[in-house]
Amino acid sequence: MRLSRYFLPVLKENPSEAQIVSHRLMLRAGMIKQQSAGIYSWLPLGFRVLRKLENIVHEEQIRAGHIPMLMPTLQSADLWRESGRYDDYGEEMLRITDRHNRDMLFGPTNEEMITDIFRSHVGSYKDLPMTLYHIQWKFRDEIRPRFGVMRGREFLMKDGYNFDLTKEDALHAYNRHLVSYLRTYERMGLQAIPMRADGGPIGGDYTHEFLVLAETGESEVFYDSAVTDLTFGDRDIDYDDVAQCQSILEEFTTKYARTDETHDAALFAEIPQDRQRTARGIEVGQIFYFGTKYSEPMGATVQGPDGKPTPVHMGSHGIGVSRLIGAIIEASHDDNGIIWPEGVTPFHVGIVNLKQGDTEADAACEALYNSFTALGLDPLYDDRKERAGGKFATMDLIGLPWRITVGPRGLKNGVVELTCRRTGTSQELPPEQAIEKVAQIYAPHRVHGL
Ligand code: P5A
Repeated sequence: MRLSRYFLPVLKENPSEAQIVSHRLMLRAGMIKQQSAGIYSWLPLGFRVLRKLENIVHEEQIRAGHIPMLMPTLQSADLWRESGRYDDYGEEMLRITDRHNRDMLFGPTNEEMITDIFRSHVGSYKDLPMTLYHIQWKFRDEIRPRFGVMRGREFLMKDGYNFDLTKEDALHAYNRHLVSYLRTYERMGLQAIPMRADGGPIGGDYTHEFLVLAETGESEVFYDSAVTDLTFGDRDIDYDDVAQCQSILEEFTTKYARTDETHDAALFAEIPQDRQRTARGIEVGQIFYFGTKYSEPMGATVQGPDGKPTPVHMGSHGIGVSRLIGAIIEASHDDNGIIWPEGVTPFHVGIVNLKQGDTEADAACEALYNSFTALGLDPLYDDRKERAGGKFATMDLIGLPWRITVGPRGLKNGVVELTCRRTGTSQELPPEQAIEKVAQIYAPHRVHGL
């Protein structure tokens, strides 16, 4: 993308409405625009990051054997009356009446709808196990939407639902989700710690939230500092291997880590004192096992091996895709702006032309641009006739992990400058070597499509 042809409405001033750094930087970097309380337009730069996150989520879900689909945002109230949640859900549900006076709602989650789909089409235990998921906009009429996309009213969620014949199978589905989520968050450059939590309006008493530690987080958390030493890394996972998934769950959930809803002061006190931590965290996902809570009242049964109708065991599993962007920025920024982890950056590399209009500098930038594009990488080329200082400030603000600076002086010596956003260190290299280096850095971060 050439910046002269792009739409990147960066703000020079700090927007006064933003209380936390991620919200401020998303507004300043021209990623989002508020349309009304808790409802945002995703401007091109923000949209690119959102798509990157969606792609990682899809890739990891499909790797775990889960099946993508898409359900609508609007739902019929009747389905929710069947489960009993229409009245229970309260003020957070946006209720709508259509022209025929039918009660509708903007979905805050999809347990009822997926259960309806399942009961309509699946009749035998032989079709199990099955996990279906989608990535779709949700609406929750939060009483206090705040912190930008962090607590929105309209927000993007990945929500998946498993259907299993037995509790044991459903617990394997739970473990599979936990493992795939650990991988997903790490690919996004985040450490998200699974913590024992509360089922809330989704239900079930077996549930973990995934929390990214951050001072601005809305949840109070208590944990053994040893959990922060755990990393998932590049493990070979067989998602059908029950013992392997179980042992990873145990590895990541045995040490004490709980949100305030389930905090147990006596258990916490058993952790060696120098490892006891109280902190704040951003909830970027939650997994639930709730058994037959929906399948029973809604009649989602399969014919079991004994020929008898058996209600299926279910769980649901959510990732806050739009919230994650705020969480990533909270975890990765400095005074000059965002620092995107390589896995989620909106563009792989920025190209800054120090002397736009200079024949050689222009040609060198074009050549770099074409080489990156040919390699399947997305460069953002600042080809505007601006001062170098302004170009650097924009690049720092929008946070591309790597920048190549091209100027007549370097070109005389056959070099360009490659700068790392995170460390600020620069290297002078011939252009081909700079390209090679950037290509190598991104090799492990390619998303391979669905
Ligand atoms: C699991 C999937 C559920 O809704 N039903 C389907 C279950 N879980 S949840 O914990 O309530 O939500 C899943 C994740 O969505 C994000 N989230 C939000 N993001 C932005 N703004 C909000 N108002 C909001 N509410 C929930 C969180 O990341 C949460 O973990």
